[in-house]
Amino acid sequence: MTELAAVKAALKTQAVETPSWAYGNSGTRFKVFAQQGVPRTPQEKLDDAAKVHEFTGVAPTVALHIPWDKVDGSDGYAELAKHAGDRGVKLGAINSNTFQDDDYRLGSICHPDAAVRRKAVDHLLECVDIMDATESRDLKLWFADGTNYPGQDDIRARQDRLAEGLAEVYERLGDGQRMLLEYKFFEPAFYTTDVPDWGTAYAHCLKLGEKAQVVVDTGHHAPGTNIEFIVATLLREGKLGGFDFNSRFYADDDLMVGAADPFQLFRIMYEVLRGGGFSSEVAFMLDQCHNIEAKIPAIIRSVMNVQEATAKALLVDREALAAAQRSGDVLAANAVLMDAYNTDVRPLLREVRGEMGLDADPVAAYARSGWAEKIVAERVGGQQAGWGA
Ligand code: LRH
Ligand code: MN
Ligand code: MN
Repeated sequence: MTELAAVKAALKTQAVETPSWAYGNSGTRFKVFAQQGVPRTPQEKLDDAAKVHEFTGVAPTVALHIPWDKVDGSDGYAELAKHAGDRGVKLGAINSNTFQDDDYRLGSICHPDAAVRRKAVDHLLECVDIMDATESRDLKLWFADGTNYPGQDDIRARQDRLAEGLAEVYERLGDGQRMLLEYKFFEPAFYTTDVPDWGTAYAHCLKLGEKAQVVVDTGHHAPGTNIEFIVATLLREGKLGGFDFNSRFYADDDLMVGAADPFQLFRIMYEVLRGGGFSSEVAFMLDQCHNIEAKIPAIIRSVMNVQEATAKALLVDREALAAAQRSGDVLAANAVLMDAYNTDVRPLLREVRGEMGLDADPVAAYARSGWAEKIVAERVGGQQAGWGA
């Protein structure tokens, strides 16, 4: 295979998971702007996700968030999985939610009261039951747990409770199932957060075992954090389970990936490739909200942004880079990286799409498809994604 053929082959096998909640109405704590035609049910979210896959060819799975995507009936989730399959997509990670219940004012699995911890762990176990029904591999855990004031609770005891709760859920995981632990440096807690950084997540995952992996949400770091270093380190340790991709200008903005800092996304994707992480072991998920822009085109654009960063990372001349690094030629090494980053990969991606039998321009093809008009006409009273619900 020529080098270019290998780059194209890699791009064709890329898989970006889209989140069910990105299709629903969302907003900030100030205002949720309702859009016309948004899904009213989990099934309709999957219908929209299937469109993203249809036009991009690289978004074959959809993450669910429980209870935002709760369905009734003993076969409800298996039926949901079938609904997805009938439309050419599959269900992906199951995201737990232990942050929107009044009982969780002081935390969920780190709460000082054992009864509240029990409730939180039971929810996580229920999520694993759902994974069994949907045949999902990954349970994605994010905890809003933390404290607002020094002295409010015992920092160490909260870590013990966290370890205990995680261990119970870990034991429940079946063969081929994984637990992905997400960290976030602050918000909603402002003094301490119980899983604030990759080190804390890594320490818990290491103790739990190989089915426990860290997930890097690109929006969950302090300004200036070198995320690609974290990625390189976690990959070296075999502990990078996946990404929640989005862009941040300030904090957890949840904007389109690659919008705020495409160069950072390229650097991250380069470390992923460098560390052999461009495999099914690392889940590439979006975790975004489209508060003011049209949702489906924004998700298509986001998938394309990931593809562009990946294509540029694949174009890095690794041999030339290694040679420059070996000889200590700082400027030459930097130039190799920048040459790849500054390449306009859009023609290459148009070619790749053509070879995949897709329209070269997924956003335009979606606009022409009439889907946006159809859902506005048919769906009345769209549902909120969950935020601010
Ligand atoms: C928390 C988070 C986490 C949630 C999602 C909706 O900020 O990133 O992944 O599950 O947002
Ligand atoms: Mn996230
Ligand atoms: Mn977040």
